Amino acid sequence: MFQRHFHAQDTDLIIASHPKTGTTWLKSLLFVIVNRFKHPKNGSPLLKHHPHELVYRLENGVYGEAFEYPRPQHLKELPSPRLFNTHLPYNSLPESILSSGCRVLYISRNPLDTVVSFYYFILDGMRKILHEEEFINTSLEDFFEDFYNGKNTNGPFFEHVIGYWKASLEHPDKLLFLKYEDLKKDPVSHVKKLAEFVGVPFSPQEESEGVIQDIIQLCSIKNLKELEVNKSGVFNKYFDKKSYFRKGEVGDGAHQLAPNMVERMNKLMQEKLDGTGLSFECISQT
Ligand code: PAP
Repeated sequence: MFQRHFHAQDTDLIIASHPKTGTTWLKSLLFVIVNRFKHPKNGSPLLKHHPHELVYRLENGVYGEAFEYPRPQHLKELPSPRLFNTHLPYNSLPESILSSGCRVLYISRNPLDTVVSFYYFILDGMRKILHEEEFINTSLEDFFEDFYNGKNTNGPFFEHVIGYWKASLEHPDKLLFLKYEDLKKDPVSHVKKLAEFVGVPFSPQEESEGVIQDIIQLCSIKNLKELEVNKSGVFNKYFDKKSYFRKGEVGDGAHQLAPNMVERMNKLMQEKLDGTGLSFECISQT
């Protein structure tokens, strides 16, 4: 439905990602950056709404059954710029996203942290979706094997990342490629880059008034996790709002996975990314 019926507008901003690579964080930052002139400093809608209620998921949300609003017929009414997200791989995106002037912001993350984050999220969701007798307590090892072998929602991880990476090299004005780890390491320059990319750069006055730091603080996992709106309730009928905020660290995956799993994934990563010019820090357990 999304592929066939979605009509991108030139002003749309679309976050794309493989699941569990920082979507919720990027949604928060993008929403606040784009809407910063509409709301008083302490009145951001992010304080009252989960980030997924402010930036709509296209395939499972708008075109799925999960949310009441917006449905596909409401899309034309949304204020510009419309903010959306998708987990579809690049080569599965609707044609109008590629041909229109809309911009795409892709966030990636190292595979070790991604697979561990995904595992806990899915396990939690499945426990709620399935009846007790149907629920199989999949081990991290089994989940890892599937992920490693590319048996994964939204397609194999590396192909997902590489698809968007290559597109960002070919169309740098259309597609901004970000890494979770870079955002962690240097949020200020990345928030500036984000604002420039979407056409609302920070003025020297805003910079001197600390607007960038305020946005980073507002969107930090520490802050979002403590907000009442993010502590209870569910999305997509089953997923706890709070399950979108777990640890938010770099390197958790390497600590949770067995050494041979880390080694295999790092080796696969080197093979898959070889010659692409893309790399993720090879995180080891030491
Ligand atoms: P989604 O694809 O289902 O939307 P997504 O937001 O991409 O999930 O990923 C969730 C991860 O981002 C979690 O990582 P973890 O399991 O390793 O902890 C979550 O904690 C992390 N996360 C959520 N919000 C933030 C934030 N504001 N800053 C940093 N990390 C965050």
